[in-house]
Amino acid sequence: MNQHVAPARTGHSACPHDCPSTCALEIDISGGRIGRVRGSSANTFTAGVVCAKVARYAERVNHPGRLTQPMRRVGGKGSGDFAPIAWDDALDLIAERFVTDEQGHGAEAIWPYYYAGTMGLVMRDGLNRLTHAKKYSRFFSSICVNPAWSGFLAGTGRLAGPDPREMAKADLVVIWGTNPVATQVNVMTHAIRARKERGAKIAVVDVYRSPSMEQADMPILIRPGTDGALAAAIMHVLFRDGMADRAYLASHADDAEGLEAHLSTRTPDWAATITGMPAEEIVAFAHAIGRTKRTFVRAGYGFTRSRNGAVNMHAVTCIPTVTGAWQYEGGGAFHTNGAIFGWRKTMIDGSDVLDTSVRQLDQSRIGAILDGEREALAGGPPVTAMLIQNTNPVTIAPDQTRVRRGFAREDLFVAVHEQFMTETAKMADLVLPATMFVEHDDIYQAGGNQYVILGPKLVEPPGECRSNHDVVTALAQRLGAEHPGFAMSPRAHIDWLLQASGRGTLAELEQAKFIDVQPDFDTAHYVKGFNWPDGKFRLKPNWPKVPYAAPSKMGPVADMPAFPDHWAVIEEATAAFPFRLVTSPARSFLNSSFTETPSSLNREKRPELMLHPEDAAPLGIACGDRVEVESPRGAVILHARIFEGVRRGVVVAESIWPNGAHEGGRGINTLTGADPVAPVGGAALHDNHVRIRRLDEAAVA
Ligand SMILES: Nc1nc2c(c(=O)[nH]1)N[C@H]1C(S)=C(S)[C@@H](COP(=O)(O)OP(=O)(O)OC[C@H]3O[C@@H](n4cnc5c(=O)[nH]c(N)nc54)[C@H](O)[C@@H]3O)O[C@H]1N2
Ligand SMILES: Nc1nc2c(c(=O)[nH]1)N[C@H]1C(S)=C(S)[C@@H](COP(=O)(O)OP(=O)(O)OC[C@H]3O[C@@H](n4cnc5c(=O)[nH]c(N)nc54)[C@H](O)[C@@H]3O)O[C@H]1N2
Ligand code: SF4
Ligand SMILES: [Mo]
Repeated sequence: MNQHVAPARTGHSACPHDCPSTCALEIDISGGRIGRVRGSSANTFTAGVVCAKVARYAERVNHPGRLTQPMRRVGGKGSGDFAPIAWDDALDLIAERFVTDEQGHGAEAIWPYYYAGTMGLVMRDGLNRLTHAKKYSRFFSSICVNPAWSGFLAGTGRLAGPDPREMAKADLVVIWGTNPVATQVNVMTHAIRARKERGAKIAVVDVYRSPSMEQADMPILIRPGTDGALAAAIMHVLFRDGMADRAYLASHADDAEGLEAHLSTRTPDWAATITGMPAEEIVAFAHAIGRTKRTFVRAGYGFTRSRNGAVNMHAVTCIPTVTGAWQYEGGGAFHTNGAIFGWRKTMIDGSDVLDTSVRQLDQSRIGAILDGEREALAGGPPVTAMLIQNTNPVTIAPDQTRVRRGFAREDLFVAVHEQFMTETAKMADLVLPATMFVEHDDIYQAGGNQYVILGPKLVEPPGECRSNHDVVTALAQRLGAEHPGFAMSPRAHIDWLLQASGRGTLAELEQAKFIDVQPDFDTAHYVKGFNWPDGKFRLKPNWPKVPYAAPSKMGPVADMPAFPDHWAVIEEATAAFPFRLVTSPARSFLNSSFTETPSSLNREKRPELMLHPEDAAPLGIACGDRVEVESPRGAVILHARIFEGVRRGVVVAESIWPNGAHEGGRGINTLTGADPVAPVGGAALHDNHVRIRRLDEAAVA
């Protein structure tokens, strides 16, 4: 028995992962280690529930594979041969290389690269302070939210909506293009409450029978990238069958007559051909929506990861405008709450020293950028040095073949600050060990609800792990970067942020643990108008002027349809590539995270391709067969799983497995493309045409 075990206590925190739920956590701590993780019941959105993978978080924190000391590469790029190095020497090496490259090619040759592996505002966004202070190439974040957010903004003008807890007061909850059972479990808590307490129905719109669709009263199964067609046909029926709220449209929308005329040809039969869903089911779904004033549409990200994704998101938000559902408690459309927090993040992100003349490089196009494509480099110098925090692009970025070629460049210097030896870390010249959320102080803002949550340091990190903040400030000192934020501790940052944003102080948040910043009903429901000068929802959006900051408008913006429609720019099936592939998230992983924890791996087993029995049979494919899936960008090997829950011609590979989990070492993003989605970029990760063939037992590509 260890006699020095500290008394057990409960720590309070937030889940740091890139998940809209942003759960408030209660964490058992004893002997300086974390134990069970539970959802806080005092937090009315978390309501005592967390997903299984985070309940088992001790597995991740205490994982034997955690990085605990800085290492430098001693073998060839990607060889995995590293030797320990002291922190000071590692930081000196980075600083020397950044200075040399700046002198040789200009500051834009350096590209700090980060993403949302932690959603803590201090640890996630702090790298921007170094970028701006040194005028390094700016990071244009695009991989996840751009199609969804621009599509939502196009109609409402504001990235917010009804209180997500109001789902429990709806009579129909429409879970559209998200798989909350896997990706944001608390949505199910509130939707199921509506069913239990009010007899509400739950509809799920997806392209496969997801774990969420299995729980639905109304499963709405469509082909990928056809949500615009479904939404248009629903609205056609609403107008046709007297279910449109014309008074609401007259006071709250820009051009209802124009929309109705446009929709006259968007019949259920027209949409049936595009979506693969029988016309009578479309009509029944439209009537359910039309009859139910309290229809709460919970629109996710999944259905926007297509080349027409922004148009589809906008089309979906038009539905409650046509029915007037926004007016009612439990009605309207919710996607995310980005607009309600009103942060002043200057000390964290150094936005006050941002120089807009410095180029922005697109996160999603890292393959083209590292591969030296001129247009992707925005006319500037090649990228020769990177510091990467909280993201694993070698696995998760589209157009993987080019990404890997880029990372293999001998003239590229890469430092990766990570918790594990990810496939990106393995390609690095320097690997730096990072703390986990329970080992540093940070503050979190929810996307799918309205809480701000404190996540204080609860335990000591293992070995020599350092936080992102510590690495950024240590480098700033060596590089002579100037900003008052470099002299502040994470706690000082949190306090400054709260005070500057009118959200109290750190001391107050420490007492409260989290704060609820939900706007009042009228604001949340746009009762007095949408966020445009005339207060009118844009049924006919001005796509080139959608209020979303981007280096320029991206993708074929000029071709975007005037009204909600099926925009036929998706990668349609062809004779050569007859299937449509979607890469929906696996339940027990979170992006590329948790692919290291034993219980998640046990549950997910191996990378599989789900395909319809009638599609499998002519190809001679049986359950468990090895198959090669090929898109115009490359080929990947998976094991077939015969699955009836898809439309014919649609295949699903639940992701994101490490590349190395696939025979041949090529991961799922070998198949996905990086061409930007209109109007403000993003990756069409679920929009791929592919061909499939069975591999003989012996053949290895
Ligand atoms: N378990 C788990 N949880 C996660 C993640 C994870 O990887 N695993 N990732 C986290 C991150 S970073 C994010 S952004 C969120 C995203 O969470 P979601 O908003 O749920 O988005 P996606 O995960 O991309 O896809 C959700 C669903 O959309 C479906 N879909 C794909 N294409 C279409 C389409 O064209 N139409 C329709 N109607 N549906 C479509 C997919 O099959 C999938 O079931 O989840 C977070 N939570
Ligand atoms: N095919 C396909 N590709 C996809 C998707 C898909 O649905 N299909 N989803 C896309 C989406 S929505 C997203 S958001 C991206 C996300 O992809 P990633 O950005 O790779 O996402 P994560 O796995 O959340 O986090 C990456 C890393 O951050 C590290 N990390 C966590 N906390 C910290 C910290 O405090 N400090 C440091 N230094 N490191 C930390 C973790 O160990 C992890 O390896 O993937 C995208 N790629
Ligand atoms: S549901 Fe999302 S926010 Fe909640 S614990 Fe799981 S990953 Fe974290
Ligand atoms: Mo994401």
